[in-house]
Amino acid sequence: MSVFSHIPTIKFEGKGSDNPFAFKRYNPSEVVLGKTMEEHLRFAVAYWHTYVATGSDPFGVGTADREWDKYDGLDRAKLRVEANFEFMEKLNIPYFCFHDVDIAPEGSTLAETNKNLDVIVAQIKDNMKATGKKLLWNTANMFSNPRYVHGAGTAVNAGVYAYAAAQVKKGLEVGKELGAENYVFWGGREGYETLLNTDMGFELDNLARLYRMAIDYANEIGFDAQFLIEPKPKEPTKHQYDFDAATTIAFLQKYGLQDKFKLNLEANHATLAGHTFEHEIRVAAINGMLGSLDANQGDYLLGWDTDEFPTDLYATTLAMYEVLKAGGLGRGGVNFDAKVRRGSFELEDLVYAHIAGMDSFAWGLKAAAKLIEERVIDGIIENRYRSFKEGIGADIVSGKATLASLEQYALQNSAVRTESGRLERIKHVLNEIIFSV
Ligand code: XUL
Ligand code: CO
Repeated sequence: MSVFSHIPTIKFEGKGSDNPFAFKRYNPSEVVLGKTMEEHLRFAVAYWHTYVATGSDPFGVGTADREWDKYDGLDRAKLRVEANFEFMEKLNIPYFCFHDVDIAPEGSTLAETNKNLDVIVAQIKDNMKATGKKLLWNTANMFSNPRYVHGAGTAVNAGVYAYAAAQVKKGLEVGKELGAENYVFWGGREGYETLLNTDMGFELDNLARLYRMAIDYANEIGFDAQFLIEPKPKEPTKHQYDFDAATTIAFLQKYGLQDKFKLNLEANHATLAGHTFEHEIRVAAINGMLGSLDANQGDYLLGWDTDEFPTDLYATTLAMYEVLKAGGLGRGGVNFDAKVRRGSFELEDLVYAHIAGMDSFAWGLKAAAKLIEERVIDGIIENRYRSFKEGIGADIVSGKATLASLEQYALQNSAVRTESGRLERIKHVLNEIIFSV
């Protein structure tokens, strides 16, 4: 059954086009800094927001008009698979991502759930073969079911921990079966509400144990995906253990797992942590841990994870600048972990939302490439730190300097000349570049 039959195939028409069903900036075959846009961006559809979300909120039921919601159980799951591949074809999106519970209904036992998964995974595999579409990453949802009320890998109950481990095991098997490029751990309820009933050290040790078991099992079955951890500071728990990139890297280093994982960074999680998206990408990059991106945006007037489609060109430009400077996304991609607003309940809103997100990232990519080609930021940085290139500065960098030699220098050169950071001029140049590409 076709779900998107009334939607035309979305093609690149360029800047002047007023066709709402066309890309204005995303031209998959256009080469930017030696690679096509398609190779740079590696877009992915998020199964949960696109096919599972209904638009419900704490004040009202779902509003979304979706063909598959006329069915339930495995029938609904099967129609979602067909819809997913049709949607990816229409929008020329090469990848998709899912949680286990997004693709198949949970049964009343673990065995039944796994059986449902097997049915849908076989259908997905057939569709992947027929269309050439690929799985960017899969993950286990270890936060929705009431059993995970006190965590999964950081559960207070060993039986719950075992169930979570079983879900991860199945997730790795599914990832291998479908040739996933990455496997994601987002710490859904891995955090706490109060230290009054929480053994933080013990919970973190257990989480590291689960990650080690996952690595061992992936090796055992020959699943060679890149492992990713997705930081988030709060929501659903008051304090999530994987607070931000820096906290997650410190955790991985403490447990000797830093070479086994990279990070999946999400824009709205960055802003919840009080950071910009580009900050999180830079922290990962300078530690060799940039893995993949969850693309969305928050609302600066709201304090929660609104997961809006990314349309802020400053944010996409600065994010893509970090990605390009880090050498690209490798096996990662740009996954739209974003949902249409409750008021955007028609099926074509899903199409418009993805076009907006893809065009915004393509625009950001082109602006970032121009920033690099014109050495706008490189030039500023080089000039700003130039005193470390020679003399006493070069001695500091090479390790030759001591406190005594620096004191000697300072005594003879106490009138240091500082220079302007030129922030306003830089922002003006950035505006000009963004609106010139
Ligand atoms: C939640 C979130 C998740 C992860 C995957 O905020 O971002 O959807 O991306 O579990
Ligand atoms: Co996410």
